[in-house]
Amino acid sequence: MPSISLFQIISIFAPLFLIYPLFMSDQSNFKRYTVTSALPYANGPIHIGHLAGVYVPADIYVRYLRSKGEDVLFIGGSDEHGVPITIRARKEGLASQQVVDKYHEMIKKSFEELGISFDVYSRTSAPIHHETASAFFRKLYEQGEFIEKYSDQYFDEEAKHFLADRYITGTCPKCGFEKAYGDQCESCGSSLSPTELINPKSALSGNTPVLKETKHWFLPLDKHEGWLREWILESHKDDWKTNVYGQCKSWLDGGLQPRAVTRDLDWGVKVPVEGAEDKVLYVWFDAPIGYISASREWSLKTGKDWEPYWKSADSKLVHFIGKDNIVFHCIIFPAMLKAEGTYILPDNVPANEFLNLENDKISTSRNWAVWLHEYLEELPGKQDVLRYVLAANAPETKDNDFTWKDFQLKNNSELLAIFGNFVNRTMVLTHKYFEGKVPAVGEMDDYDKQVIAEIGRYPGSIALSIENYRFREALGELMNLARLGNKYLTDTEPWKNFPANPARVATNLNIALQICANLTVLCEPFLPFTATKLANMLNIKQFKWGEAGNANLLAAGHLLNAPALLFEKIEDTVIEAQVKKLLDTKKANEASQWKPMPQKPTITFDDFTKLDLRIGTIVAAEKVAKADKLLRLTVDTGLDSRTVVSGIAAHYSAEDIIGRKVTILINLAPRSLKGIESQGMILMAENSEGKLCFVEPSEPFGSGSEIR
Ligand code: B3M
Ligand code: ZN
Repeated sequence: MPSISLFQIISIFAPLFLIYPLFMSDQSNFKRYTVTSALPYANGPIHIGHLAGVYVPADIYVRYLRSKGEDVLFIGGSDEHGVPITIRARKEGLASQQVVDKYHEMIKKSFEELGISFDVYSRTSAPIHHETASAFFRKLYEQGEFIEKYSDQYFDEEAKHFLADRYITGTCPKCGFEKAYGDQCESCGSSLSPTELINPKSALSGNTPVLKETKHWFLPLDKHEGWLREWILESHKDDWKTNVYGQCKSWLDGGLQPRAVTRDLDWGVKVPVEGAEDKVLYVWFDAPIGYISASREWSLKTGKDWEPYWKSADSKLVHFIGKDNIVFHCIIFPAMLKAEGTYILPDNVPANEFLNLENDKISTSRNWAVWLHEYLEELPGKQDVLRYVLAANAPETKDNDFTWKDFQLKNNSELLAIFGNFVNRTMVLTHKYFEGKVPAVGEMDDYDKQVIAEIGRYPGSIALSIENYRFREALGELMNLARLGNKYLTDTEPWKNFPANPARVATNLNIALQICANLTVLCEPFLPFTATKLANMLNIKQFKWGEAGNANLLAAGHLLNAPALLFEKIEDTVIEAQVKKLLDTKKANEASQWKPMPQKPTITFDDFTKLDLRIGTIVAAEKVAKADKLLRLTVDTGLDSRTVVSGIAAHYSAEDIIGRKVTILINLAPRSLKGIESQGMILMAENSEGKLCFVEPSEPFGSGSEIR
């Protein structure tokens, strides 16, 4: 029988071995990681929606990679250009620079306090960014990558300024709302173009703008459609999230159009071309270049070369963003990078959906948000609780909801009851029975062996979820390890066994402590503050990811520090205070939305004179039985003393209103309310909150005075 040599086998399968790496999404193919997180506009503080959508997942990802020993550059920074900034400046009565200075500092500080571990947090108003963005534009310009186009745009003749879409308001052609913006109607949600508005007005002067010709530079996205289709729709069919893939596909299927990358605005990166003196780069052209500028800034600070992170094929570029930024990161920025010619493209763009707050869309303008800087102040020391709740609720596949009740529940019955409780029991028992020293393992039974085998599974399963951007699942697995520990203690009952079988207890507590040590490593990406506390308690340095997954992290005899609580119970009062804050916001919003009732149809003078209105005085008042809203009043009308039933019990209590002067309609036909005949009507004014008050004479006029 002819035998086949190993050499022959290899040569038959060699072609397969060669293409194999192309199909693998093996992380180890990459030498370094460039991880960006959307640059927040410096026009307001950071809220939980930003965190759950972008920064918490990104931070989990990079902390995990660092723990694995990977070379990572984690980039953040403030987006300080564009109309969102200039509009805010007008609102606050500040210069644009003052606005971005204020919010940049605030955002940067609150990220730091939450433990978002950027390697660099830069800003797009920095000179290095202006220089980088300008050079990038210039290079594309010189390579002939733009087309120049003239178009008509609204111009404010008094302010001598072209108007960005947001600076034009008018009546929505779709729903008739009078304060629609040039790009969108916030009443009916339609997207608009400024020329569609009826009665357009400039927000700068209030005047009617005129159409005037202007020149802009466009990136011809249509020219890039071919390779974009192949790159996204074919190469990334299986590894990009379905929401991201779906949005890209619908953009591509709709056909790409040239897109203007310059604007007539005086705030931004100047367009570095002759004849463009009053123009700046479109904010969505300059902002993503901000990632590159930030990398250069990092390079200057650390002396490390930034270029391999952006230009080497063995670097993995990942953009963490929210769903409203998908087209910019998956189509426009890649087209810019490709046109430039020396950059790599993102390997993945794990965009999240939105987080809602108490069943309502988070909104900066309505102040409907949990603001990070306020959270840090009002719930000090609870960074990990927020990180945990936001990661557990991350809107990975659909919009999700944050509620304060759920926040409390996740703290009290997960972090505290499972994770904290397990660690605490283990620590306290070890101190009680073994003077705080790790006891040596003795003989192991099947259950011990099974638990140790289970421990071995976790680093891999958590890693797999993280590498596939499934952070909720990863966090769930982490908690399963804590659950495993909890169950192990409950099942083995060291507190019962110690007197009769201290050797068994030694083994049980050794294993429980090994689980604690594993938790220290594996929880670090999610709960970095807890990881530090736990490492201190266990008196260990932080291990690397690759060291976890076994029961040998702590040597027998190793001395532990004193137990300390990892999590505290969150009381109802704390939650109630936060809920009240939101209710107050809701009330304030309703009041600011309030409009007086429109005028009623005209009546004749004769109609009016039919009403007999008088000043009256309340002489007696009592609650009407079985009617929450009604008071039975006795009113001196000057002519008589009569009974009036009035629906004001929610606003006045009977004993407080005796002697009050009121306006009363005395010739209203009597009617029966709850079996009482009401002979007239007290006139009340109603405000924006639905509160009622009496209409009293401004001078002390007597009962019976006519009102006409
Ligand atoms: N500032 C939009 C946003 O905050 C924008 C992101 C820029 S990422 C380059 O949603
Ligand atoms: Zn509308």
